[in-house]
Amino acid sequence: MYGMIATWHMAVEGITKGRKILKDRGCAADAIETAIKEVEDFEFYKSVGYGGLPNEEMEVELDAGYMDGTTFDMGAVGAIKDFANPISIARRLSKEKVNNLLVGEGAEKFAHKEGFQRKNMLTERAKIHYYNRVKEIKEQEIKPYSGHDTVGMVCIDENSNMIAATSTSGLFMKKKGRVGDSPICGSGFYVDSKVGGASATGLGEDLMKGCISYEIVYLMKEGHHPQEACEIAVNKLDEELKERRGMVGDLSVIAMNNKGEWGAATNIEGFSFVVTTENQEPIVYLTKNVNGKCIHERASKEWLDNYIKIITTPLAREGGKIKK
Ligand code: SD4
Repeated sequence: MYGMIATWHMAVEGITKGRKILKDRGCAADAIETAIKEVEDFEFYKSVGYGGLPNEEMEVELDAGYMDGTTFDMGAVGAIKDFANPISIARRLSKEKVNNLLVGEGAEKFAHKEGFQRKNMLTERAKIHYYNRVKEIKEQEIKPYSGHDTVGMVCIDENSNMIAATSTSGLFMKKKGRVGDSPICGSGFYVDSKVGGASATGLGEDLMKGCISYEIVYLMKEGHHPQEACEIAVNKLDEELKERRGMVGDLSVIAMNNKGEWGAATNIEGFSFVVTTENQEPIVYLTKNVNGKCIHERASKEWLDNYIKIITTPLAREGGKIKK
């Protein structure tokens, strides 16, 4: 038995590649790294890897996390610049006994020494988004942007080893050095091969307040199905934050247990995710929260076509000429 689940529709090509590795009896670690690299490398996904949107200083600072649910090895990078695949650096760091989470210059130094590929991650398209946002910034607060957010995945292979991992450029126009939940073990991701794994996307500052990925794995350990565990964790954190703070950011999660059963939940409109199992080719679902229950609906061909059209539409710089 094998399976994979991922946040957001953008993971579908990666999940398709990862599934092939699992089908050929490859390991969950290779499947998940390959799947996430695919998302990192695609320039039109503006919240992960190459093409990711920059911080307020127009620099692309990336976060990634990786955890092995069998050994509990964990590695992560925060605010790393100019490396092609943060996920691979996070996986490499998971092999260390200490120094597992490196940020900024220290992460870059490590990646350079280990021979990881350097790349200028700021695309022309991302620059146009930046300049346009600078113009509108006075009216807009920084927040996750719908449909193009952190990629988070959970994977189980035929040997029942489970891995969870994430990669993101974080929030558009964030402060230099800001790190969200994605590289934080227990918040952006968590996995225990004896139970299952989870990953989150949304407003990192709020997801961290509930250590939400750990919470979901804990709920699964207590006997909850992944769907129930996701709903309980999202609804509870949503309510707590509204009660204590009068507001709550975007909270969306996915989970899979060690039987390959899966779940997803959200407190926003328009959260999509991708899932595949041994008996099921990758499917994209859209989910919505109706009175605490999350209803998943398979994305239609029109929706999928429209999504690609939107993310690849040429952008105009306000007052400038059209670029790619
Ligand atoms: C962060 N959780 O950096 C990430 C961003 C994200 O939907 O997932 N946006 O806070």
